Amino acid sequence: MTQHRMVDAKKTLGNYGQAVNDYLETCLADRGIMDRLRESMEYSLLAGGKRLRPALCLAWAAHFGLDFNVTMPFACSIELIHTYSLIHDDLPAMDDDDLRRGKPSNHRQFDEATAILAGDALLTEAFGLMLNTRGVAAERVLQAAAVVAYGAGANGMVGGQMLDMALTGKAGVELAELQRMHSLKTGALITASCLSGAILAGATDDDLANVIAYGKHVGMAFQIVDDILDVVGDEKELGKPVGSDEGQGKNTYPSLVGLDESRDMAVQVIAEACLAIRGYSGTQADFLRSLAEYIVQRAN
Ligand code: GRG
Repeated sequence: MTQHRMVDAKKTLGNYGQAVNDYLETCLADRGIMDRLRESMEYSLLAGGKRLRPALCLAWAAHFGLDFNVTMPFACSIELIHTYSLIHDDLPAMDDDDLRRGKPSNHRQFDEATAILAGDALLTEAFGLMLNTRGVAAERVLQAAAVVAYGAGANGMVGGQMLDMALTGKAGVELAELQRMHSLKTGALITASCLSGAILAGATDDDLANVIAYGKHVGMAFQIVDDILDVVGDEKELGKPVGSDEGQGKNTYPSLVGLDESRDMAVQVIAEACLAIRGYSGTQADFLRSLAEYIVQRAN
């Protein structure tokens, strides 16, 4: 059996995050965006965050041979989409959160209308960034952008958010319903991050199927762990205030199956993610496996 090398996923993710931050710091500058709108967009875009989604896109693209610098704008565009979703999620009409990543949420720092528009602008600019990708065949760029649109849209993250609202406060929610909601709300954009990177790099259909399986399982484990961390309150590594996502009537993995069973599920799901990519070797594959393991370790 092939022995895979474990790498320090936290450190490597940090390195990816630094490169992503460097790009994000400049991507809205000198574009003639009016000051208050740009400030509101950058306030949330540059407020920290693990940069997991761009890191996944970059790592999968690099695994299949695409130059890091070529992928960077596309990978960062996914972080613009993630940031818009967080801004809108915090709005009074949604979760009505005053804090995000330990700072006032966007609408508290600016105002509600500005926060809505900053989110709208981030989402729209993201597709501009994607479609301006250079050094990759246009057909691949279009296919990758379509994958991200699907993952972020009505059949992906937005649909998941809608389902989440429908399930909140509902009694007798089944595990399968919770899983479906999270596979859309959280999993779809994570899977799209992996898949779009692989598509940009020209991966084969067989490889894409493995990448999808990896992304789906990582997305699911990520959400289970997020739910566990909300319960145990150990958010130190995430820089998130303790209990920040506690919601009234929210159905979570621990509330449905208990803490121990949730931990077991996360371990099992990550094993599936690693199984999907067992045939891959090299620096990026080692990182992607270690990253999957790291996601679960945070829960313990
Ligand atoms: C409003 C359209 C719309 C969608 C909102 C992503 C989302 C859907 C809401 C955010 C709330 C939440 C807790 C979602 C679960 C997914 C999740 C754990 C998001 C946070 O992602 P991280 O941990 O965040 O990658 P950082 O801060 O590291 O960027």
